[in-house]
Amino acid sequence: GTGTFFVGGNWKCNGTKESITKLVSDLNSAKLESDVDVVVAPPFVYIDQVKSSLNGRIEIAAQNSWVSKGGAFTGEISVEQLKDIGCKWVILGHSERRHVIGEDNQFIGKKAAYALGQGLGVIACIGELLEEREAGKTFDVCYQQLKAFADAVPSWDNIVIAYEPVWAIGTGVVATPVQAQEVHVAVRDWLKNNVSAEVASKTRIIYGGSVNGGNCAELAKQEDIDGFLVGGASLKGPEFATIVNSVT
Ligand code: G2H
Repeated sequence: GTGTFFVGGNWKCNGTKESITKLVSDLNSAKLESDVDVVVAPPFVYIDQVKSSLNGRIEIAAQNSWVSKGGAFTGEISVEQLKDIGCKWVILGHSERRHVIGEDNQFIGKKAAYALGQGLGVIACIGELLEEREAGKTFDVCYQQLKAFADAVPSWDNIVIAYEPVWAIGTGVVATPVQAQEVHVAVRDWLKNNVSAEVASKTRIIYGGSVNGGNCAELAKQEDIDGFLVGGASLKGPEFATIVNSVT
């Protein structure tokens, strides 16, 4: 793998004060391998609660951020506010934001550039729909999404790429290690050919889509899988710890 193994827990739009109190307490008592970067992304309204109760081992990510400086943007959350409450990362381009909310490549690229410019790390998500995979367009779609990030961002220093095939998200249908590795290599080659050899060799490419305590070990063994972005299984502290500790 490349760099420090990176595992993110994307809690999505789940949880209550009570369930999150329990999850944080389970995370605080979990034994996590020391050589792994671990972040969790709670819903916005619980970030402050999580930040103040979670021990310092785990960093906080937001699940989205506004595309520019805050102001008259009803319902949005600014990068400045996220930094103010202690977020270090933001997930951008998640498939649910692309395909359910309708965010496009260009808008996501702008968000990434703004967040990076203000000092947040970006978990940049890419991935193809089932029909795109079936039409043989997996690489093309991923390359277009990567290009939108590359065209917008000033540097790749603070970016982790998350490859999340949409057909594997929340479906229980995980990509096989071979399927995931194949795209991760293609992503790394794209970086080499379109950004630089240095960025290709340093950028972590993590996998997301139905990762759980049972399938993480085989995936983690793949050469170009540098960590995970975990949804459903990150809502259970002990299982999330198993995934963190699948570092090889
Ligand atoms: C993919 C993933 C987390 P899940 O969206 O980003 O979710 O693990 O539930 O498929």
